Amino acid sequence: MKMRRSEEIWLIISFGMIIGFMLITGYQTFALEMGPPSNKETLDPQKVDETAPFDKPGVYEIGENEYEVVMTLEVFNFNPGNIEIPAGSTVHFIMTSKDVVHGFQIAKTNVNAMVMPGYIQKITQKFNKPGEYLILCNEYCGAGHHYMSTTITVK
Ligand SMILES: [Cu+2]
Repeated sequence: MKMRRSEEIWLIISFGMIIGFMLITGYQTFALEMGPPSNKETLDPQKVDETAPFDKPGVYEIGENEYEVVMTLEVFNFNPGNIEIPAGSTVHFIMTSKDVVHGFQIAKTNVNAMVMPGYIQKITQKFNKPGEYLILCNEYCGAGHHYMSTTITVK
């Protein structure tokens, strides 16, 4: 096949760009560990109440300005709700659902997770600014879905 010089140049540039982007993405994912957050731990969704740590949902202080929130989600509430923590705290959320797929989004932050029955979801957020943050379920989970919300108050 006969190609013009300009066609060859454009082919080399296009394939070079594709390979270049793939290398950048691969480097970010594997070397810089910038892949999407993922946590694959499972539990029996029928036995959430008997399975640690979900047998005792609540807010636990685990270090200086460091908290662990063990939370179960079910139609149509977050347990525990109305969380209070001091400003500057790092909070590790450990969550699972007791029934259907729920969402866990904290307004004014980047926290946005899907909480599925049978899976343990973990997400960490640092709260520097005092205020009241709205926590919303953003996965349609039934007739009362739009009532499913709570708050986290940073003092
Ligand atoms: Cu929900």
